[in-house]
Amino acid sequence: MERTYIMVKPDGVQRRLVGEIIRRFENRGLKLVGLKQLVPSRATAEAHYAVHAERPFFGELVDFVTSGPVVAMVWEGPDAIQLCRNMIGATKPVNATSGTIRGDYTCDMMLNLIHGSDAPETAADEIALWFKPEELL
Ligand code: 3AN
Repeated sequence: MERTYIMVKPDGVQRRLVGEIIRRFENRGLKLVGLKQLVPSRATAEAHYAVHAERPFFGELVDFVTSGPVVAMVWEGPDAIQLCRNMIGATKPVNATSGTIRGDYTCDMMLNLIHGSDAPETAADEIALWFKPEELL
């Protein structure tokens, strides 16, 4: 069993896609173990995207993810990290195939609806950043 950090970004909340996104993960058979809505602080967003700190789009990315409510979640299941990445679709819009969340609902590199952890180490770090242990059921 694996746990992964999934976040519906402000564009996904504004576009009323939270239910659709949760439905996809539930239908797939994953288990929801943590869920909350919040407006991220700049410090949390910067820590979350620290790996991109030197990239030219970092400031815009932090501005975007702190611009409104996000829905932070932890999902559990076999190979949940890669399974969720497959369901989310590629970062580059042209590579996000139909049937994936991004492939079905966005063609924008920044406004791409959803984040999913990319490896076991980052999943552990992100879950610890966004959730207290007692918030995971
Ligand atoms: P993913 O979210 O697919 O794991 P990452 O971790 O490479 O992608 O990038 C994090 C976020 O940074 C992306 N979701 C996207 O919003 C933004 N991003 C990544 N690369 C670019 C880029 N070249 N231009 C603008 N935004 C980008």
